[in-house]
Amino acid sequence: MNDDLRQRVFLPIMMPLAVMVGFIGFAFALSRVLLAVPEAAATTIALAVAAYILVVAALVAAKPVITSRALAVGVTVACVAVLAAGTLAGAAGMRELHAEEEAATGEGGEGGEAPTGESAGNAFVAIDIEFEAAPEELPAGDTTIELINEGATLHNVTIDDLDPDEPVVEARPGETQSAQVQLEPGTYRYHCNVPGHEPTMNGEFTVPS
Ligand SMILES: [Cu+2]
Repeated sequence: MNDDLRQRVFLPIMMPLAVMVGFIGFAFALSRVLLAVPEAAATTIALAVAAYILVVAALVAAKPVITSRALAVGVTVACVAVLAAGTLAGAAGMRELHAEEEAATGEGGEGGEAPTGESAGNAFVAIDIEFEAAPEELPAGDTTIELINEGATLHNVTIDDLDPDEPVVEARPGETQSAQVQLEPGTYRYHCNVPGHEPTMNGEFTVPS
């Protein structure tokens, strides 16, 4: 390929194409990095990338005769770095992200082990210091209720109308405990009887007849 052909064919056609492909790969890889790392780190990385782009733009502006080769090297280095980071982050981070999402919603979702949350089951989900989720309705008769403690302190479920002083089920931080209760149709008030918790940890559920 002689220089004349290179100037007339390679640069006008190949350069925009390469830049476009590079940019798509760059954006995709960067989004994966930002999604995979913790929020604080994502901000730092985004700022660093923005700073790098500004510096490169400033250099190009300050040196208008910059060669296309120098520009290509700079862009390639940046793209390779981000693509490599994106691949690593994609492999390592996305699973954690999904695990975090599932844990954060506490809903179990499809494929979650414990059916929790509103309509899904009989689980109370405690964090510090409130019930993040609790059943609004429980079936009459022999019923298993579950307490998932996602908080950092002891929590329990005490059903006032069964025994206002004796927890039905109690779970230490990170634990899931379950217990059987006998429920007649009616409305039941419950709370956590760990000292200081009741004001923010109480509620009602109904047992339809
Ligand atoms: Cu509590």
